[in-house]
Amino acid sequence: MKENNPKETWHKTACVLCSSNCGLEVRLDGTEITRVRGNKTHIGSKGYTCEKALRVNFYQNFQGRITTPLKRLPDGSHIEVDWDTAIAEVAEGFKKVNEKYGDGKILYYGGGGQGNHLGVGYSTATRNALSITRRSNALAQEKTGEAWVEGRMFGAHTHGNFHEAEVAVFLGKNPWHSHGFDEARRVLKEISADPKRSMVVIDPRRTETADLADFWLPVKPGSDAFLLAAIISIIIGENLTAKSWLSENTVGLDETVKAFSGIPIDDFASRCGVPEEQIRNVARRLAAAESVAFYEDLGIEMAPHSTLVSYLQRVIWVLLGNYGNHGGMSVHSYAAPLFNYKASGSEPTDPVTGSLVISDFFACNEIADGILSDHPERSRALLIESTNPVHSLAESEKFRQAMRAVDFSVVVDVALTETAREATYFLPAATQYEKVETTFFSASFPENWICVRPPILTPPEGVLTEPEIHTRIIRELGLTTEEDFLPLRELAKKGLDEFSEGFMEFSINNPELAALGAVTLFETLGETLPEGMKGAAVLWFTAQQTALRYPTQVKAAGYEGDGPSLGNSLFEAMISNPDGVIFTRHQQDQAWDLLETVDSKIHLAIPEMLEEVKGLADSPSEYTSDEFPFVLAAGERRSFTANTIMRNPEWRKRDKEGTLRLSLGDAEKLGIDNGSRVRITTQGGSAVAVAEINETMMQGHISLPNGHGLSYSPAGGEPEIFGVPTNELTSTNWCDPIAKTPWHKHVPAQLEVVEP
Ligand SMILES: Nc1nc2c(c(=O)[nH]1)N[C@H]1C(S)=C(S)[C@@H](COP(=O)(O)OP(=O)(O)OC[C@H]3O[C@@H](n4cnc5c(=O)[nH]c(N)nc54)[C@H](O)[C@@H]3O)O[C@H]1N2
Ligand SMILES: Nc1nc2c(c(=O)[nH]1)N[C@H]1C(S)=C(S)[C@@H](COP(=O)(O)OP(=O)(O)OC[C@H]3O[C@@H](n4cnc5c(=O)[nH]c(N)nc54)[C@H](O)[C@@H]3O)O[C@H]1N2
Ligand code: SF4
Ligand SMILES: [Mo]
Repeated sequence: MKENNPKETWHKTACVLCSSNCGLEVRLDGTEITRVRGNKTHIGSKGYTCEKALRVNFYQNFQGRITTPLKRLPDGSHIEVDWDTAIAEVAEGFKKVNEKYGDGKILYYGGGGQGNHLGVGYSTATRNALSITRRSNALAQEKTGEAWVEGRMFGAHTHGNFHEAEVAVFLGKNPWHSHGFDEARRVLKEISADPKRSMVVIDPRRTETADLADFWLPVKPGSDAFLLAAIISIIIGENLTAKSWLSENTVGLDETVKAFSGIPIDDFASRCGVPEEQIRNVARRLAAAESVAFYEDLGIEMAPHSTLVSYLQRVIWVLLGNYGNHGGMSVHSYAAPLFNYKASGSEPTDPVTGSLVISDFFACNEIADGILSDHPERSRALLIESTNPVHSLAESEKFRQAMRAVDFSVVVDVALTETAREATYFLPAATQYEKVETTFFSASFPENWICVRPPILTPPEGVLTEPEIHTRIIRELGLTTEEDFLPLRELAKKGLDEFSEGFMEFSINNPELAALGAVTLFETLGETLPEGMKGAAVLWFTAQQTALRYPTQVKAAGYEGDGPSLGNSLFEAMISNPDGVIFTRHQQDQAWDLLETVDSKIHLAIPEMLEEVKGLADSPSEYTSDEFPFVLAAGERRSFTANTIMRNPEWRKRDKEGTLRLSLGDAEKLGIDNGSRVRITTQGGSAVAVAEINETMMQGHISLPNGHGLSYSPAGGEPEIFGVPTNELTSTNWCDPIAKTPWHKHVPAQLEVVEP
């Protein structure tokens, strides 16, 4: 019968290729994902997908998948090792590092990618068990400058309501391709078509988003600080600020206003390449709007003055009274925080490099330098999970050297990546379609959602999920015994209410086991969850914390009970709705309760930033030279890029080579044609790419896509490299002075024709 044919069953899951995690329905034939469509009943995406989702089978099924742990021998070759031996040697390897150098010299990197955040919860147990205090991940090469600013101004993360804003501003952000909020392309088209709403795009390239914009400000690469400072100065000079709102809701207004008083607007306009009149028009449009939502992204976070620009854009919308208003900016609720803002303002420093540890993250750009130094406090071992830093961090070769310089390293990944190849141990993980998964990316306000996806496939023999891997490491370390868990297991069988009562008592009586919380939950509550859902056990704690943090808003979202029973009803809903659930429903004016500053006001003045504003007039706005006359944006998001999640280059329907885009004017000057092979040389290295003359590029600006240059062997055998790995061209020392985030969008470069 038709409905019994497994090939015709639609399974609910999500796309794992970007942070939007659109809901999908897929059909399977064996382990092949044969058909994909948007899930119309998904809470966030409502049926929306982009072209990439249709290709997720390339993530699930790729050549050369390894299904047994690998150990690297001193000569660089690998041998297969059974799981029992691997887990025993991994536990022993880390223990030895602690014994030899003292606790705290192991660094944990990664934890989750675009579609998977459950593993990081379980890694907490391993980190606690091995006294691992150092950690970092990819957020610390893009968002820590922003986090430094937001910690000081709001004590929390803000997000815009692009679905309803009167004016949407995209600053170094191309949501047409990179998304970042639900149903991005639909929303962009809607704003564009509505005469009452406007879109502002600040980008040197006339992007697909810029084409839909009412105002496109073609800023010269790297000069956004001049443009935004000019906008602020105009807002102040033309008396456009929200005066009474500001005096009621902010502190630090006077010194902020003063710092912008002497800005030479005409000079700044010419330095950023945007006519003053156009800047004034945008300032006035923003001021006239009922609501403005801003989105900054890599175009400014990976470019000169990065942290300052993150600050300046926030000064603009705060001066206009744009916090907490319907359609504007707001702090949002979270099920689990991606940043720990409590540390902001009193950040510790990296004992080796002296740099700030923002939001608990060591600056990724400096991990390799630290390891390769002779500092006695340097990290001696690495635990790397669900990330590919040899490929994704600046100066790939340096990170490769660092991996060889540590005493011990472990990589947990689904594929034998550039990073995994360098590790002492590679532990193969189940894919995101073979285990329960979720992410904590959703940042919407006043309603926020989470989607927990059950597995749609069974993992092949020989791979384990992250919860299993961490549980086995903990067992191996001898920190738990079967008997420890028996009472809680019994309670879990009785029901969630009995379990939650017992868990509180258990945690008080067994503090050392409470520190391994996720594993304890996996071993007890996990056993009673529906098939395939054991890994969701850690979310019970997430749900309890969420209910504790926002009891009123969790109830307003439809959950019943008080205290732990409210958390239990949220947990049950989370794990039984593959369409996702709303977990908090705020009232608009409760945006103010979400501020985490001491006085619940917005702190407008950041002294270090105001100092930098004062010095802006004397600081350079160009970084090119005769030797390196071009600005290379090393890592553009395009139609077929998805970080390094897809290893088979055949997943790309277009742009398989990952062309180097340049303007017609530059191409003519250098005698470059479409399809010419050109050599790109930077301070960091050199690479050859295929040229594409692209009318959206500004003269002097060239771009390469991100995520290309992976090694892959289409037919098994020796792997080949497809496209340019951009981080063979970048440098770790070319970065923001505060957050140390790399300036990948602004790499001075030289071009020459290899083959016209
Ligand atoms: N298709 C696709 N989507 C993705 C990803 C992917 O790999 N592929 N990755 C995801 C991830 S991890 C992230 S962090 C986001 C990133 O998303 P985005 O930041 O939107 O992506 P980018 O294309 O790297 O950079 C955005 C824009 O910055 C512009 N830009 C370059 N230099 C400057 C400058 O000096 N000033 C200004 N104002 N703009 C400049 C570029 O022209 C580009 O249009 O995308 C996510 N979504
Ligand atoms: N030059 C340059 N460099 C960049 C950028 C740029 O624009 N230019 N962009 C940067 C940005 S914004 C980011 S976010 C980073 C991203 O770079 P990374 O942090 O390295 O993340 P991904 O490329 O997404 O790699 C995800 C890894 O997770 C693995 N994986 C997938 N599913 C699972 C799973 O279920 N379990 C486990 N254990 N592993 C899994 C994949 O095989 C892959 O190796 O790249 C950065 N690097
Ligand atoms: S790549 Fe992003 S926007 Fe596109 S379908 Fe996947 S999650 Fe949605
Ligand atoms: Mo990112």
